[in-house]
Amino acid sequence: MYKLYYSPGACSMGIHIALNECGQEVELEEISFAARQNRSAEYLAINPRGHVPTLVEDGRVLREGAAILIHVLEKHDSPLLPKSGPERDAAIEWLMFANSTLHPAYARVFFLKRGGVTEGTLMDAAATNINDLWSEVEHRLAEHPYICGDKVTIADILLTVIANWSGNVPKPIHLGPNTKRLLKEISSRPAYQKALADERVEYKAAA
Ligand SMILES: N[C@@H](CCC(=O)N[C@@H](CS)C(=O)NCC(=O)O)C(=O)O
Repeated sequence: MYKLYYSPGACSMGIHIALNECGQEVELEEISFAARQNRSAEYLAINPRGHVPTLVEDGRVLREGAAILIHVLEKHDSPLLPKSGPERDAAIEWLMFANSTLHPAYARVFFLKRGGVTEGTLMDAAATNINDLWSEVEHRLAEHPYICGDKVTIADILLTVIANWSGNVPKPIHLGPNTKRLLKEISSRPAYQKALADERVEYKAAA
């Protein structure tokens, strides 16, 4: 049995969707950032970084989103993470792009916003960085149906989760037509819709 510590619509939603895709039951424990529950002594004891996601599997604590996704998809033999060869390399590359490049680009904006910065060169540079990354995604999706090629992978799911944060950026974030096509398809998957309903999150980025 899995227990997922999550915040609605955050990167933890990628784990929630992956568990749904694998047909796994999950107990959800919401961590409110507004109430600073992620900084409570109780939560810091299981995740000293004060981040979601944290996944507890039969008493074992797993942290770091990409590591958790790889663990879950491998354990349940999911085609969202190809087994070997160039297909696996591409899936891991684009999973890391989403988790380690695109996610921190949004985190920079949210960090500035928390400090009251919504205008100025720092915010402009942070938003430009996000737009440049989505432009790279758009160019790839003009040539392939999915970010890794012909097959859907976990990277498409995490990109779709992160795209939905764009409305919280105080500058325009441009998602191209091919990107929106992907977001619409991926967010329509039953496993995705179930996670949105469970977390009470509306999907807005595909519009
Ligand atoms: N590298 C970490 C990043 C996790 C992360 O930054 N999560 C965000 C939510 S999307 C968070 O918990 N933010 C709370 C905070 O920074 O205070 C991972 O992949 O687990």
